[in-house]
Amino acid sequence: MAEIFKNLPKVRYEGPKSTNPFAFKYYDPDRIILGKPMKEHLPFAMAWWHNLCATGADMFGVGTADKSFGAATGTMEHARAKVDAGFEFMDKLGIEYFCFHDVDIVPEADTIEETNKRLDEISDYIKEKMAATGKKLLWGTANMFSNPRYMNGAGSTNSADVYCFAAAQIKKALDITVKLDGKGYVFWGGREGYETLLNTDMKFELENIAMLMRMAVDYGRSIGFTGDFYIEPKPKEPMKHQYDFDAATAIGFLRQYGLDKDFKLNIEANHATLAGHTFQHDLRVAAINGMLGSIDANQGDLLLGWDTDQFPSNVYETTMCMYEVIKAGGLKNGGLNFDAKNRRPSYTHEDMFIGFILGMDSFALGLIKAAAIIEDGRVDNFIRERYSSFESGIGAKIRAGETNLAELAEYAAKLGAPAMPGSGKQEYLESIVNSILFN
Ligand code: XUL
Ligand code: CO
Repeated sequence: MAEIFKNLPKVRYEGPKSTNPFAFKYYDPDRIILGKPMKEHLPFAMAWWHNLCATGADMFGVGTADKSFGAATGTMEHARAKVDAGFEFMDKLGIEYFCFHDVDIVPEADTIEETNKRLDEISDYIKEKMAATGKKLLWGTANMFSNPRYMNGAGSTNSADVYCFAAAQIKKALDITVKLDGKGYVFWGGREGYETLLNTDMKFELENIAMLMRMAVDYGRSIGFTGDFYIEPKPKEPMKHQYDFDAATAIGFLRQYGLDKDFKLNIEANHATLAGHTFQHDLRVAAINGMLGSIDANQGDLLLGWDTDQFPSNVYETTMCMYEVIKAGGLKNGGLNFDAKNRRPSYTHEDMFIGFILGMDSFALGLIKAAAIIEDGRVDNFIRERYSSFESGIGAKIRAGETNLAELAEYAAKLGAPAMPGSGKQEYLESIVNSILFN
């Protein structure tokens, strides 16, 4: 098979002093961090849509990047060329996983039957390549937001017929996910939301979304899918108000409709910041609820109000992300999927490589620094000490649920006034993090 990324080498670790743009400065896959190799802490995935499909087209202009890979776009020949390009790319970067929407891997046809035939053909080809290379499917999903039929949502649509189309797409996407031994299946509810309550029955829509997810779980389990289902929260864009606003909202929804045993969350950095949270906040909310499933690794621009899907470069952010991941015991079925794209003027094949090198190095450095913060112990010790008044006496009784308001009120009355609660020492803790990051 002809090489597609001709002048681009296999990317290797050369260390922080390297000036080679096509080398890793920090990602050293076999380096042991906290007892396991970096590559196990960091199961990186390539997002088919950004890397192999997106050309940089935006609302104001056409694409700048050529992603034809030697074939006429919109054809099955192109679909196969993208598979070739994707597997060569993953091999050269040392990426083990990939993710896709159904219509990322084939051009959608006029009928479900024809689209499904195309999906069968291309998934056969992907399966062959997986067997030959050992690459794995992190998660699959159905695109239920681009086609005009989904203008009012998929699960939340007002049209029962459109709802059935969504069901057909999910069914087929699950078939392929299982065929390719995918570890997860994602629901990102891009159009599951509303623009105005003047035309919307919110309760009705939420119930229908939950019903569709329930049917997906039942079908998935019936065909042998043992992985995790994920909701990927996002507060807005394209809709004004999206139901899966953030981690806390999605968890409440999953529990309300009894889906919490089968679902976890896929937390995306740029979605958390759009919801007015830090990335770390949404990771923590997911983790403390036992629902940290997978991560869409990217970063936004806080000066912009939309999802810029940039490659992660902010090491503070990747450090705090990996701190959460380590504390949560790692990602089990999940991974770090680069839901990230090059900036429109970075349109070359070289830029595709450099984007991933930046992202992988930023996460590798984040992992090294998060492990150092944990091994240093001062932050964790400070937090433990901060709550130490609950370790004995009345505090311990509160934690054990062995007291009541009357007893606490009596205790308080005897005290007169409590002592000041102790300094939060934010600046001290931030200086510790800086000294670990920049030593
Ligand atoms: C959109 C987004 C999606 C999901 C998959 O903001 O993040 O690409 O990750 O549908
Ligand atoms: Co995403």
